[in-house]
Amino acid sequence: PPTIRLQDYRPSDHLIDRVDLDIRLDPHASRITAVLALRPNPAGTPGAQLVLDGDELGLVGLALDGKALPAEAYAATPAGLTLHAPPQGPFTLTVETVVDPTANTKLMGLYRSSGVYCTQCEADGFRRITYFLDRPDILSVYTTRIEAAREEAPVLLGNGNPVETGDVPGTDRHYAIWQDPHPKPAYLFAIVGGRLGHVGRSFVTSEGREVALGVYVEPGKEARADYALDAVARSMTWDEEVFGRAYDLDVFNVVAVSDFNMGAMENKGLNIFNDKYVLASPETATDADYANIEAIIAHEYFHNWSGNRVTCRDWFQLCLKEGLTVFRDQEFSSDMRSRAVHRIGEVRTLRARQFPEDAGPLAHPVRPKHYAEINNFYTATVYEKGAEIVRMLKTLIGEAAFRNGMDRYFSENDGTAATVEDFLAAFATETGRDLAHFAQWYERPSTPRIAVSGHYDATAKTYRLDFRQTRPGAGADAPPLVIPVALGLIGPDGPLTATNARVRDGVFVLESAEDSLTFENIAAQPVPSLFRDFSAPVRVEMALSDAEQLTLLRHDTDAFNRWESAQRVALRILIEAARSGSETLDGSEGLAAALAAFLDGEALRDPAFAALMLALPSEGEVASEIGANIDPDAIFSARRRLRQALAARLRDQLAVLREQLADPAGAAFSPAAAAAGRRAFRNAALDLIAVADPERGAALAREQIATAATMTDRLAGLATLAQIPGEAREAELAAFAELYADEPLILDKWLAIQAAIAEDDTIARIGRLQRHPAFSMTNPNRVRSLVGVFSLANPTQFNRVDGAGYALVADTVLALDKRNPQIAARLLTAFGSWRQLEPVRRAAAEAALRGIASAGGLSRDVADIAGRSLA
Ligand code: B3K
Ligand code: ZN
Repeated sequence: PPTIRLQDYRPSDHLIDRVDLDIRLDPHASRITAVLALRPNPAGTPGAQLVLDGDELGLVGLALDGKALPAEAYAATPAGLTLHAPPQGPFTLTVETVVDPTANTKLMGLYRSSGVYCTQCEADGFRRITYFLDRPDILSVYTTRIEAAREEAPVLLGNGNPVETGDVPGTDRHYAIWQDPHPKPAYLFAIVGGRLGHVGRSFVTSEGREVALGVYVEPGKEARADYALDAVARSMTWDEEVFGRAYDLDVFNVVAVSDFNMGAMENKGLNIFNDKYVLASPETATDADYANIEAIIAHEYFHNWSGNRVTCRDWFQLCLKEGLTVFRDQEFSSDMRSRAVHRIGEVRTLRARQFPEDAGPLAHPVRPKHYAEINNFYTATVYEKGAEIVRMLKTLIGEAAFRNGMDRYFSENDGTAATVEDFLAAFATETGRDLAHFAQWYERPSTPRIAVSGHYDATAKTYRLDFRQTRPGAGADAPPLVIPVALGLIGPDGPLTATNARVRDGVFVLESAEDSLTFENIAAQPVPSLFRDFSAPVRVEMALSDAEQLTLLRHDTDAFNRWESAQRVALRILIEAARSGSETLDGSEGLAAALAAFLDGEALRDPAFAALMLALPSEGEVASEIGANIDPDAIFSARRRLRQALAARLRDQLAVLREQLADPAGAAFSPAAAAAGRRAFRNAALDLIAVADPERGAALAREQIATAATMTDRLAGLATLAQIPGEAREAELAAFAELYADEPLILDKWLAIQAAIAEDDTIARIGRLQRHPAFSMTNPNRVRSLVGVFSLANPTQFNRVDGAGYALVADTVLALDKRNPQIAARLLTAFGSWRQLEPVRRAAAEAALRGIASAGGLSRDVADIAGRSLA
């Protein structure tokens, strides 16, 4: 496939000012008439041909300024439409296409999901609806008429504001006309038509605009839409208060559909969601679901400014909207919930998904320089590392300058398609700082390593920190990055006042390859608390003893580093045990004692944080720290032994705390952070109790499954039981499936729990589940829950020495590629760390990858991932 390069960007030769669409929905032959108001782009090549994009399209009519075009004036294929000699001034092109939404299994363009018509256009799905200049720097004003059989699609939604509805005389059909006054790129276009229930409310913006908010769901599930509706209103208020951004249309609609390639989509005024991220009730959704719904509703809503009002010039700038919007949704969730707990969650996600990506063959800069298939670049690097860059910028320039810079960015670029340079320019102007060096964060792949050593001089009473930064694979002369290091010093009894002119507001900026920092008047050897609140997306290498780490756990004022210190001790123990394979776990008693003391003092006060303290680094994180010659079985067994050691020491204390943190009888359900935090702790405790004493754990889990008032508790009981082989597990799994036979989103969790069981029988179990009525290869959520979870959350079975895990995933990728290449390609990224495996598994994984790469008829999506993975 051809490679598209950032350096080759040039403006379009034509512009499209207005788009008038008439879409007649039909299950197999939906007819689209597009009237495009075109003109030559003054910034383009004069006299150029007009080349419109298409993808699997059939042209049924074409007219220029109302007159049919002779065949020699144009060339049409499913992949494009060329006008050889378009007019040199403004003209109108009328294009008619017919598409089959029922046959559209790629879920890009216009398709049907459980009978509901919907669209997905980002990144390049609009060209599957009509021929168009399908690129984000073509901004047009859209009017859309949608027509459908009233019986089939009583609800008709489009972008912008509703202007007219009516019947089509003499037929069973009706129509709605929507007008979007804000110029937008085609990727933000959307329509929905179907039989949908809805909940709504009104919202008055800070500018006095009354907005009708609506959330549309499968009829009968309206009660499960209330939380999402509330999250929309809270997002709107928050963006007004924190970023000064108000909503700009009379309606804002969210629609939940059950077949969707990703989480959700920010179409202007008409966000379309995977129903998993809309529907919630205490009986059906977990606390994690509630938190995800809140975050994703906010994320898509925030795009209205960061993405829609200011969009991207080209897809290389994807982080401009995604990284920024992730940062914004993270801040929102932190304000709605516990900031420290949320930050730890963000970092865990980054380490679980972005660090491995950055260390493997799919590594790319936050702003990639080239791509073959853009849909493969909606990655953890663009999203999560992109968000970390925005966060670092804020840390470097300070809160007030950051807010002013954001205001400037929005106002200077409103209504345009912008670049990363435009973003940084707003802050450079605002602060008078040169951000050219900082901008390198967007250009360089791989995770920086910061080696730090501390030197205490007892005579001079000084403490010196030496920093050295490197980037793996970057070569010794690679330019250093600008790295904000939030830090402090901790003495044996607590934080020290340590001053140095180069530390401002607790932040030292490391800009060169090596630097040092000396603190005066330090009475005794301190412990440095570095990268507080995870102030930069780096790996830190510093040889602190367990005792020093645990000093941080006890005394640091930075909640993130308190958590981090226990993680570091656990990581050290796990890495050593995994490498040596020895039965003893040197240091586990010290960690257990520190955790016991911590729980004693703080579990009741902040159970959510305490639950995180109990969570050991994942197998994946240990693997990513080891980095080479990885044996997933050794990591699993080290981790199981450490869990057993901690559980043996903490079990009685955990049992008591679990009782103390029980919900008071008759307490009403709350999805908010406090109640969710208590559930999180209770369930983390249950899990460890079951590790120490499987029989007791199984009994407690079964009791919890039977009596749970929330899906969180019921599922946690089932997840704990799933670790304990035996008849009780199988019986509860079967009963659960029966109880929720009509609840696909709940059965997704049931599939996921089983896919993650670290036992030899799991492959066979997955085979059985693939034939279960709850599973379907055509629904992305089902595939992700079963095969996706297996590939990402079951390292020992995915990486089986006999290659059966790789074969399972590879077979699924190939089977899926025929119908839905985006989902197939995403699944294939599970092989991303294959080169770091020990030789036997490495060979097996490589063979599976080569098998895919050499299969015939691959999609561009899968061919791209396979090719880059093997390169
Ligand atoms: N912008 C969409 C993602 C589109 C993915 C296209 N393959 C959702 C989001 O990140 O907000
Ligand atoms: Zn987004």
